[in-house]
Amino acid sequence: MKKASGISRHKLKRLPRISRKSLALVGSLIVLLALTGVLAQWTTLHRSTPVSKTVAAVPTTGQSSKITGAAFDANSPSKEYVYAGGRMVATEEPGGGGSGGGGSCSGQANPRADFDQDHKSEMIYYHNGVFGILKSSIQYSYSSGLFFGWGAAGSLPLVADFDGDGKADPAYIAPSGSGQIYAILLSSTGYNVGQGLFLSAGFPGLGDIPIAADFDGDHKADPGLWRSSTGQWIIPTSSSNYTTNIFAQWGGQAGDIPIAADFDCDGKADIGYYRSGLWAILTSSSNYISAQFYSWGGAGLQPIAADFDGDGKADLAYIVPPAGGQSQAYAILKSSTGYNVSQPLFVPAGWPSLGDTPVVGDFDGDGKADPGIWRSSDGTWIIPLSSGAYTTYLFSSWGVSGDTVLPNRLTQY
Ligand SMILES: [Ca+2]
Ligand SMILES: [Ca+2]
Ligand SMILES: [Ca+2]
Ligand SMILES: [Ca+2]
Repeated sequence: MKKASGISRHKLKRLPRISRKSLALVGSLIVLLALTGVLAQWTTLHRSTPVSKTVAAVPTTGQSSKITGAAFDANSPSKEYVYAGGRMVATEEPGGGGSGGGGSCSGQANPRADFDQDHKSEMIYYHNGVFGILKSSIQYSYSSGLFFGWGAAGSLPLVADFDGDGKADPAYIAPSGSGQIYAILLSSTGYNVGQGLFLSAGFPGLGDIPIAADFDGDHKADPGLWRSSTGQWIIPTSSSNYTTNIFAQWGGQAGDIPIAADFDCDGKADIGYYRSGLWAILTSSSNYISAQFYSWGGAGLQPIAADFDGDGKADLAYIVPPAGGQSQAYAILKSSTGYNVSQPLFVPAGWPSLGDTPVVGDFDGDGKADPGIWRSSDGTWIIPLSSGAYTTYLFSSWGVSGDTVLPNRLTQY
């Protein structure tokens, strides 16, 4: 383990926010309606403005396969699509599906950013090859930060439990001569930099997004990649010693945002993308053949899939930008209420300002994700805690502008 302290910090340019046009939503809705041919099936819901319709088959714009190249299954589950005016605001399971709670899912064993094995997330920044970690087990005290030197300028950092011992492992991806390489510093080797795990993740190109999650259900994170330009997923599985890959093509339109979380409650991460409010999820229980669709949010928003209600199933969230003097807020659609749009959870998260980074982990150890934000301009962490009904907060200052903070929306699973 390499330790460092007194890291000098530099002001770097903040990453640009992705912007999308609301026209894209309208366009995709028109496509959805055309594809599903359900215009005649409008019914009125009990709510005043929204109306819903049930479709027999979900719309799709992509194909998936698991090596064999099987086509998309048109018999995938039907949904109710809920509209407010001309805008689809949600989908619902036929029959209501309000019984999601009760812990029937196995759930995630540990938050992925847990280095000290107390089942609480740490606060982490990454800056030019240094991971700086404040530990939950000592109340995020500055007196005993944990530092790892791993990676370099330009590396894309993440943390996940790749060896399945319940302790987080720092990792990064970087380009190599033949493709992208995952470089993983394993807790099971005492974070020995001489015993790093280097895995080729297949794509000979730049710009891929690392998506580490447990796709094969062996409680080890699998080092996946998603190529935004084509929508290709490639995931070497830990259970095959990284010799077998899960392949899929899912998403890939400009502006799509990848998602990996367990929606179908089988203990394996599902593959998804977010497109201007549409959540398209290929389920692991169908071998990534069938899809579930939800609508929550809209264009230009940051989607966050995490288990905020602690039932083991991923919930849908996005950050509502601040407006009218109000703080920004998390808008959360919970699995435990059947993703019912009439029962959303809104959690104010910080002061009214744009450009904050969502940080989502289990900081209080109650098994529910906490919807936090990190403000790059002053390095402030603001974490409303689920165990305090979101009225008690964790505050800290850690990291500076230009850093990557973890756990963020890509590394929480
Ligand atoms: Ca911890
Ligand atoms: Ca580990
Ligand atoms: Ca799953
Ligand atoms: Ca949930």
